[in-house]
Amino acid sequence: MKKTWWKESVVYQIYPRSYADSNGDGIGDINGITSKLDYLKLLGIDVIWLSPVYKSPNDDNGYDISDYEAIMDEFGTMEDFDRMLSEAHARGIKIVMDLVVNHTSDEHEWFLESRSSKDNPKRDYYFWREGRDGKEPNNWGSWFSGSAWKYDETTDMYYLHLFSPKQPDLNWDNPAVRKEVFDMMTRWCEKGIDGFRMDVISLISKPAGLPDAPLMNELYGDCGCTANGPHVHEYLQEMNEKVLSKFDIMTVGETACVTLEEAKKYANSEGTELNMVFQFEHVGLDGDAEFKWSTRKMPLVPLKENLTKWQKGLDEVAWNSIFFCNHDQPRVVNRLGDPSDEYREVSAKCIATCLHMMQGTPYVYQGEELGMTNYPFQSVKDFNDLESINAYYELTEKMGWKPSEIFPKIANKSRDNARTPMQWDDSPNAGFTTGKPWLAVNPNYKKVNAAEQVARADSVFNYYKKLIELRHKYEIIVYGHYDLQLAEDPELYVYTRELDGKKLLVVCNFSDNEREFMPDEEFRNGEVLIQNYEGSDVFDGILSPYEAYVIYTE
Ligand code: TEU
Ligand code: CA
Repeated sequence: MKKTWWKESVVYQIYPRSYADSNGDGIGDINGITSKLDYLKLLGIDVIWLSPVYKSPNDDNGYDISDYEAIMDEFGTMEDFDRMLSEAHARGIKIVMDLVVNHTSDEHEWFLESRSSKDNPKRDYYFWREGRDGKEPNNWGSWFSGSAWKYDETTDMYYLHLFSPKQPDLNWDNPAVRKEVFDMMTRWCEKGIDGFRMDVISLISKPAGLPDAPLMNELYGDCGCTANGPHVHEYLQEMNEKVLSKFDIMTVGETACVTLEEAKKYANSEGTELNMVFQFEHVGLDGDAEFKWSTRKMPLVPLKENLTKWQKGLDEVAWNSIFFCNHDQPRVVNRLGDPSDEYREVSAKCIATCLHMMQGTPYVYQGEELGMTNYPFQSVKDFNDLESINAYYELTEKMGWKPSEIFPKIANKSRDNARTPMQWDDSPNAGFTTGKPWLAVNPNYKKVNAAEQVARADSVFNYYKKLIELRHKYEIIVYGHYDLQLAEDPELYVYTRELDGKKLLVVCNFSDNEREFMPDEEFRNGEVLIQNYEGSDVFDGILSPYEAYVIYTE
């Protein structure tokens, strides 16, 4: 397997709005991030993935971009950005930018022109269609509820928006659009950034003729019909040839609805498209039958089956990115661990062990390294995220769900759970801001915060730090082949890694039960690399609640 820096890196995702506020307006900003680079250096991460910092009206918190080459006013200036980049580089930390080019903001200059008349030169930068019998051109639904089409009076036509109406989809079939995007990417690379995380890049190639989707349901989005479309690989190969291959950067595609077979193309080891992709099958396992909203826990047997499929399926032929958390996902301690005082820390460490010993590039989402938890939302008024708000009204008003039934499900899975401010210390607003935070701080910040955890040797923070150190030290953690044991056990996740005769055994008890488990003979003389019950005898045959450990043998 070819060795590269991005396979050996650990990535840390920052959602700038919620990270650190430097000027007291309640909104995290670039200077705030710069002030926390030493914290990240201490944690030991190699790369920052920065959620969008570009100019945006913030309908979807920066995922609706009105100028790809300017910084959002609330986040600072281009000078602030340049300083952050050079301060990060001075510490050996790389910065990967979010690239949101499936759509722009409806306030982007291209769209303003496109919408202005049918014969505007930029008309075909987007998808404009006549209505069908006075209604939407087809049956596609938006990922954020309702139709994916919006009627525009200016020219009496509809435009396509797979996300919010303020996020019109770019027409990638138009070579002029591709050139604009590739040129813009080149300018960022020339500035010295270290790569791109590509937002919903699997959706950029729409099926010819935009036909009705057979299994359409307005609540689902339109996975089936616009993901992995007819020209997506061709366009990414073109992007690779014209931009990516010219720079030493890393790329990760956010490939909604990707299958294993498709991922082998997107992230192929020949390097003709992207370095790696995010797949979402495993984080969909705690959804309900009809949609993602639910109060279910993540079921362990299907989780093991799924992650094993990806671990083994991409070995040697492509590369995995491994994650449980990002700005769209609720906090993993609530999904897979136990947020109670008794088990929060030990279960957070168990989850981290399980993920960070796998093959692929791991991603840590801000606050995950502290074991941050979901927010106790009380009403729809507590939400900021348009996805949660739209879903609540659509499900109650149009679909007839009782608020008391649907609210807990939405609260449990809301993206806002990940977006509450970073908990830095036990001062007011968790040290995130001296002003009024744009989204409420989780009330548990006096107990759960970075200052306390950095100082305490057995904290979740120091456990993540150790996991990252181990990955940097042991090639087997990066490159070793994975094998699952005890596939049917509903509580234990046990797997091995193997590389050139060396072996790792990873044991995680995902339950609050005591369990019997004895490592195989071959590990008896091995070295315990890490464990979340410090000093416990891993060969006593007993696993405590949420106990996790890793044994190495050569
Ligand atoms: O997310 C798109 C995506 O794949 C959805 O599944 C997403 O998880 C959504 O939250 C559904 O629950 C990306 C970004 O990560 C997200 O923040 C943006 O809102 C979206 O694209 C549109 O740009
Ligand atoms: Ca600010």
